[in-house]
Amino acid sequence: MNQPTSLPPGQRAIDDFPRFGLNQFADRFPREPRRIALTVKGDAEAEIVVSGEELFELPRIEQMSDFHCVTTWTKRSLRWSGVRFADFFERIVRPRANPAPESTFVILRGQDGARSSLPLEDLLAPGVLLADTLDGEPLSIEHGAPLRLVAPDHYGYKNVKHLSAVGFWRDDRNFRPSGFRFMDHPRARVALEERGRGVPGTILRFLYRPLVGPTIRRFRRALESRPADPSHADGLG
Ligand SMILES: Nc1nc2c(c(=O)[nH]1)N[C@H]1C(S)=C(S)[C@@H](COP(=O)(O)O)O[C@H]1N2
Ligand SMILES: [Mo]
Repeated sequence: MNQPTSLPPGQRAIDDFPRFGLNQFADRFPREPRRIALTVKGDAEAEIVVSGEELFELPRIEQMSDFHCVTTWTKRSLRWSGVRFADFFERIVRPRANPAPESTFVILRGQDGARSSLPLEDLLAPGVLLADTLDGEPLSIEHGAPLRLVAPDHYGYKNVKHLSAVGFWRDDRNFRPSGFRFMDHPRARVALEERGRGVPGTILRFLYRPLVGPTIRRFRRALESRPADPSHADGLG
């Protein structure tokens, strides 16, 4: 990285990259942390399931980006690799599932039940990846195994971990946000401080900041007391 540039409005850099999210997801873990199976559905011609093998026939991209949680912490310079969402859309989704042209409301879902949405246009930006590695290692359980969305211009809550389904819909009727409605901005662009809906980002900064420490501890404790999964007995987990 070059000289540190200034952070987006309201953000503060932290040294660690914590496991993080809404409290209700702290104790939920992916059932299949190693096998990628991405369901593609929506207002489309077909529903398909995309395997890791198929996904990684697409060009592999490596990218360094900062990660901004809506609660104001930023982890700088993470090195992700994966495939561009745009390539996935053009070369797998369009030919195989063929969503209707108006299906631009995209719902992303994780194996733990976490949900977010983004406009298709935002997902087609070149920096948006379906990532399977972080800093040269396969994604850990903490950070989204086996596959996560990386959308660096959007707050962390749009960067769904343990990605299991992507839906392309004409409208938002199938979408229920993971948290309260005010916490869910339809785009959540970091540069514009779009932290939430109906409440200014500058206010939410102060509401969210006190939650950072307790949430990090809650998520760490949950990971430490995660029940042993027999499928991990081979030591690969
Ligand atoms: N599946 C899933 N994705 C998720 C979350 C989650 O709890 N479950 N938390 C979100 C939030 S609020 C943030 S800040 C980032 C945290 O990513 P990390 O745990 O890799 O730091 O993941 C986002 N994606
Ligand atoms: Mo977050």
